[in-house]
This record gives sequence, structure tokens and C-alpha cells, in this order.
Amino acid sequence: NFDTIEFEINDGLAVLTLNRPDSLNSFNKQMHEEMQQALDILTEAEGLRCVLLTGNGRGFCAGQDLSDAAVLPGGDLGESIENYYNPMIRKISALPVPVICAVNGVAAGAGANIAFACDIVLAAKSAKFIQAFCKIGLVPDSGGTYMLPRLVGHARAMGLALLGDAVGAEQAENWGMIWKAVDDEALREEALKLAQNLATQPTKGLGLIKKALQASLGNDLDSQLEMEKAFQREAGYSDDYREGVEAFLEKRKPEFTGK
Ligand code: T3D
Repeated sequence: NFDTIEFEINDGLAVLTLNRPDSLNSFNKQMHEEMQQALDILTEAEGLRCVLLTGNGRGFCAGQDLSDAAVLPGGDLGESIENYYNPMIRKISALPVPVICAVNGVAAGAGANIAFACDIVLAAKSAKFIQAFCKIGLVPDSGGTYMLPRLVGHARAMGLALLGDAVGAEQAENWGMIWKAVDDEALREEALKLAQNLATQPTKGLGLIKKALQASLGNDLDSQLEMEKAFQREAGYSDDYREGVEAFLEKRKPEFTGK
């Protein structure tokens, strides 16, 4: 039972909705703690096959709640990064299932970088991504300095981080920051449809794909080829590979169990 987030798991699909709409779902201590608990549940969940992260109200997430006592100027900000933001990004990134983010409105500061830590990002056309940190004398966190250059290249990453300009969802799609910008009214349904479909796919294989692509930019070709071999070996023993091949040969729709 949470107050600052909504959280449910049905048929292998977890939907986690940030729920402090009056402050554009910015993170106060309670929301950090509830988010950690939810991510711990997801990390341990048996039969989990996909996660959908979104927000209530007109914003997705405005990053840290700047009125929270934990981030008063002069305090040790490293502490809240160590206790909350870094574990959150690590947990999202380590989930062995696809994590979809439906960015329903502005994503600023850590809010933008939490979205970029997810595997597939859909955004409402009215949504904006803002590296707001520079405007208050801070530094992009929550993996922003890691993900941005990888998503958009050095020049755009520098511009975004140093200027803090808002990037609209369609531009974000054109720049390769996100998967797709969709009409505002269609966002929730489209994201749910995508997540529900992914929750019926070969979860083990998808988890291995996620891991391989995450490792890719830090690896040389040889290491990546070795990783592909190991992952293919593992995938080759899965029930879903057997089902996928049988269904193909029998010209029927596969019924994957995620195992
Ligand atoms: O160690 C650490 O924890 C440090 C970690 C830092 C991580 C970070 O995320 S730092 C960056 C923090 N975020 C920001 O700097 C963004 C601040 N917000 C904004 O710049 C704007 O709100 C937006 C551009 C996101 C949206 O603008 P707009 O005009 O659509 O909405 P608004 O009117 O500014 O905000 C609506 C309400 O939400 C408003 O409250 P009110 O006046 O209706 O009572 C506003 O104060 C509140 N709000 C928005 N963002 C935050 C917030 N309240 C607290 N903290 C916020 N980050």
C-alpha cells in the first residue's frame, strides 16, 4: 500500500504510476522510499514479464522535490544520490524484463533521466524533456551524463546539459532520445498495448537482449561476440525458443511462457 505511487501487477505486467501530481510527481523522501520498495518487489517478483512506468497528472516527473529537507542547499546531496537515485537507476536497469516508460508530460531533472534509464520510452506529443540541473547550479544525475551522449551524441548532450533547454517529444524522437512520440490522448492506451504485448513475449530472451545491448557500448567487438554466444546458448535452452520454433514449423501462433 503506497501513497505517492500506484503499483499493481497483473498477468506478469507491473504498472508503476508516480502519484504526486500537484508537484509534477517530483521525488520527496516518501516517494523515494516507496519507489525503492516497489522496485525491490519487482526485482524479486516471480513471473514478471514487463514493467510500465508512468505518471499521474500533467507531468511525468519534475525530478527532486526542491522543497524537501533532504536537499537543502549546504547539505550533502551525495547522500540522497547514494541512497535513492543511484539505487533506483541501477534497479530499473537490472530488471531482467523490458521496462516501458510512458512520459505523460514534462520530464525534468532526474525525471528525464529516469525515463532514459527505461528500455522503451513513449512520450505524449506535449511532453518535454529538460536537463534542468544547470539552471539551479547542479549536475545531471540519475545516469544522465551516461545515457545522454549514448542517446544523442556528444554535441547534443553538451548542449542539453549546459543550456537546460526543453526538448519536445517529437524532437526527442527525431534525435533518437526516445522510441516514439504519440498523441496525448493515445499515450496511455498505446503504452499499455505495447506493455501487454511484451508481457506475452519470450521474456528470457528479451532480458538477455536488454543485457547485451546495455553492455554493447562498453565492450569491444570480441567481448560482445563472446557475450552473444553465451546469451544465445542460454536462450537456446529456453522453453520459449522451443515453443517459437515449434509454432513456426506448425504455422500457428506461439504461446510463450516467459521461461
Ligand atoms: O541529492 C539530490 O537529491 C539532488 C538531486 C537532484 C535531482 C534533480 O532532479 S535536480 C532538478 C530538480 N528539478 C527541477 O529543477 C525542475 C523544477 N521545475 C521546473 O522547472 C518546472 O516546474 C517545470 C519546467 C518542470 C514545469 O513548469 P510548469 O510551468 O509547467 O509548472 P510549475 O508551475 O513550475 O509547477 C507546477 C507545480 O509543481 C508548482 O507548484 P504550485 O506553485 O502549483 O504549488 C511547482 O512549484 C511544483 N514543482 C515543479 N517542480 C518541482 C515542484 N515542486 C518541488 N520540486 C520540484 N522539482
